[in-house]
Amino acid sequence: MLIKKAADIASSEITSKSLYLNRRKFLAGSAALGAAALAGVGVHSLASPPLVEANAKIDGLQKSPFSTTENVTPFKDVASYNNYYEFSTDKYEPASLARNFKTRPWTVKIDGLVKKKLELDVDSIMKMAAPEERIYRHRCVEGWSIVVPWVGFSLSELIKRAEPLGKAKFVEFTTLYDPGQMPGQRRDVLRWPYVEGLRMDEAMHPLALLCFGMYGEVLPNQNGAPLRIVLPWKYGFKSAKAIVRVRFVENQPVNTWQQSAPQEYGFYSNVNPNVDHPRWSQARERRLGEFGKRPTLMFNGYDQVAGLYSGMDLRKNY
Ligand SMILES: Nc1nc2c(c(=O)[nH]1)N[C@H]1C(S)=C(S)[C@@H](COP(=O)(O)O)O[C@H]1N2
Ligand SMILES: [Mo]
Repeated sequence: MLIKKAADIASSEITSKSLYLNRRKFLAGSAALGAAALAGVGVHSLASPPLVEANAKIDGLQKSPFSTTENVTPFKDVASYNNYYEFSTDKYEPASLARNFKTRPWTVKIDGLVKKKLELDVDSIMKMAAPEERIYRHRCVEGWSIVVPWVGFSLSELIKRAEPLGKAKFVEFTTLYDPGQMPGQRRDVLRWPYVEGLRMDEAMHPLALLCFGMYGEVLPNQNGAPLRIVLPWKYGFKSAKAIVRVRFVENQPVNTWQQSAPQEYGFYSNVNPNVDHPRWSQARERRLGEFGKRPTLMFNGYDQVAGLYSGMDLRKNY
């Protein structure tokens, strides 16, 4: 039943994002005006503080050949419309609920089938390689998409340091478990902590990004600070946020959404317009801020990953 609940929230979100955003702005504006008129004070003093605050700049960004030239989605949309169930199943709430989330000190444990088990401070991870700006398309399984200039470098840079053993066939990522800070974890909407996984060759693919920033700045908390992964050819839920553990394993991990609703969410979850979600089509998508829908591309347009799946039936391995 809990599964159904989470999924229903998802399907109700497919339409009219931009309309909703505009309506919210309008309502906020008229409420403030009304209250201001009553109280006889300026509108500005009544407005709530901005949910999206400026973050520290990240210097020395290299451009990436993987970047798309499509229009970038405005920062305010990407930072205020989030799937982050540890905070809330509502998409507008993580921005405010995550505002005081503590991202320092932050340690990432790297263990399992590796030659070198590591416990690394996030600030030292960020210095492992030159930061790049990668403008990626992002496709949520719920039917919306965005274009984001992420900051980070290839996940392979981190993986190499741990020297995985030959037996390591998969990588598992675990999000922080801290119900004191993450109110969504006080509810059973998913099994906590959030876990995601990749096959080793997927994780080593140069497109797989270890991400700590966006729009030239440190990642906002609601977008997965201090460290997340971004996998542009897969549905959004594979890109786990607030990672505290990277574990190398022999067998395919059970990722959280697969555990929650296996007939709806598979392990691979490559963007695939030819395989419908059991309750809705995946053939089209709505870019946040746009009105019409556009066709969804196989692998979200990242054809360079196709070789990873040659010989696999992607209907079975959805
Ligand atoms: N830990 C964690 N990671 C998560 C999620 C989540 O609920 N918890 N949601 C996923 C989903 S469904 C999407 S679409 C993306 C959204 O990332 P964004 O908020 O940066 O757009 O985060 C993914 N990573
Ligand atoms: Mo998503």
